[in-house]
Amino acid sequence: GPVEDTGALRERARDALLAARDRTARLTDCVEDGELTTQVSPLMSPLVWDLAHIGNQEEQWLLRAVAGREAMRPEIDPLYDAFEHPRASRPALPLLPPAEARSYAAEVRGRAMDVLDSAPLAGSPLTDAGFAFGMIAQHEQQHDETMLITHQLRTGRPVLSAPDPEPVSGFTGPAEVLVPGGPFTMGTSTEPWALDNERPAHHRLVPSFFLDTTPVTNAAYQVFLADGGYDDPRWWDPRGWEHIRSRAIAAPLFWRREGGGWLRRRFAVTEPVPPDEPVLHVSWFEADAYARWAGRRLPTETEWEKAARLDPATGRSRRYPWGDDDPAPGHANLGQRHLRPAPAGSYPAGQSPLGVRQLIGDVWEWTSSGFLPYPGFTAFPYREYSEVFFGGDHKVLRGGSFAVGPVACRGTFRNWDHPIRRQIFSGFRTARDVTPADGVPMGVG
Ligand code: AVJ
Ligand code: FE
Repeated sequence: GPVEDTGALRERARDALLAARDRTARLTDCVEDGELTTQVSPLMSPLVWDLAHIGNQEEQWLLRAVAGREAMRPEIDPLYDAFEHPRASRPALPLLPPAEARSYAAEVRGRAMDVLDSAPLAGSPLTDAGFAFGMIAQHEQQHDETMLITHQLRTGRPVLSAPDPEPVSGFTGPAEVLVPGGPFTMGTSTEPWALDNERPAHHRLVPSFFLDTTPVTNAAYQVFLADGGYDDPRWWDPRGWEHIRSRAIAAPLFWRREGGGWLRRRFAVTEPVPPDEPVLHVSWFEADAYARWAGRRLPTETEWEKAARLDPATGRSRRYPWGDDDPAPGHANLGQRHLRPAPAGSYPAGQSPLGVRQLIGDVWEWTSSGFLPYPGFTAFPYREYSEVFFGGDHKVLRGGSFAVGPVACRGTFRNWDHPIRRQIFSGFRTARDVTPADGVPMGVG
């Protein structure tokens, strides 16, 4: 009945908030206070900024917007407004020192848990199905991923560890899968914690296309490197070519040549580049160039979502490639359970009905699409989450990485970044159009 449903919803929200805070603690308790306040790259905030910003967003939405409370420390709001202060400028701000940032976030959390016990879970878009609580759990997980990127950029003593994913003994499935043409429902109007840019559900007609069964591996990417891919403007978008030449970019970020091979730094440890792992830390320009060199292209965002969600047996769009169940460890590499992507071909239980693997987890996948609103988009609950980024120079990434919390990952989830960015956990897979030589239907089915 409704009472039980409400209890289950509160428990779900509580678990999501607790899981995010556990992860935040793991990312911030492992370094000295001095490191929390330093900036490792102008691309990133000092970790202590993320920590207090997490608390400040939670205060604004759960304590003030949902529960109508007064601001606890109104004077700090502007410090943690991401739009008022770009990342590069944040170390110079009078930020809360580590102990104060921790106690502020903990104090907010204590009060938010009280609010959760009795907050209405219906009656307004912010409270329906506990949306605000789900949004804040996702927000914290997104900043946990951001903090993990900061960890990846730092050097010095290794401070993070996690078991490696299971090895895969030579994935032997087909290299690509035909996704038959036809209509498909993109986005969602029913997923309770979907963010504004995932809404509303709408129909799209998608012609047949082929999609890689797995993300592109380091081994495949190294063939592109060895073939002089970074020295040949034919493969590059002109802006990408200008960028890599002016910055002397000649391999994925964190890679370094040694002898005949490649090493890479991964969370302060240097190791040989693992051949069967999905390539990581490439920009959209690099992904686009590789695809062109391979005689292929990046999938559009619509193609990606169709491959990830369409159940060909029913024509219905589902929440995940494997169905509607929440992600379990056998489905996908999510949540910083491992500190690397799993080998290509992993997670057979998470594959789509057509056999496409690792669409969820492992590496964010660049698509060819710019970040735009769906027809009928309404900014909610604040314009600065999505709307201010539409139509600019942002490319869409899909599927989440090993660093994405399960609560912030689903077939409809959209991420975006500038096409030069590669400190993020970004990889890709390629696609191609159907040709007459394929001997399969080419239309929309
Ligand atoms: C959706 C990952 C691009 O980190 O800039 C965090 C998420 N928005 N706080 C970002 C976000 C507000 C956002 N991305
Ligand atoms: Fe934020």
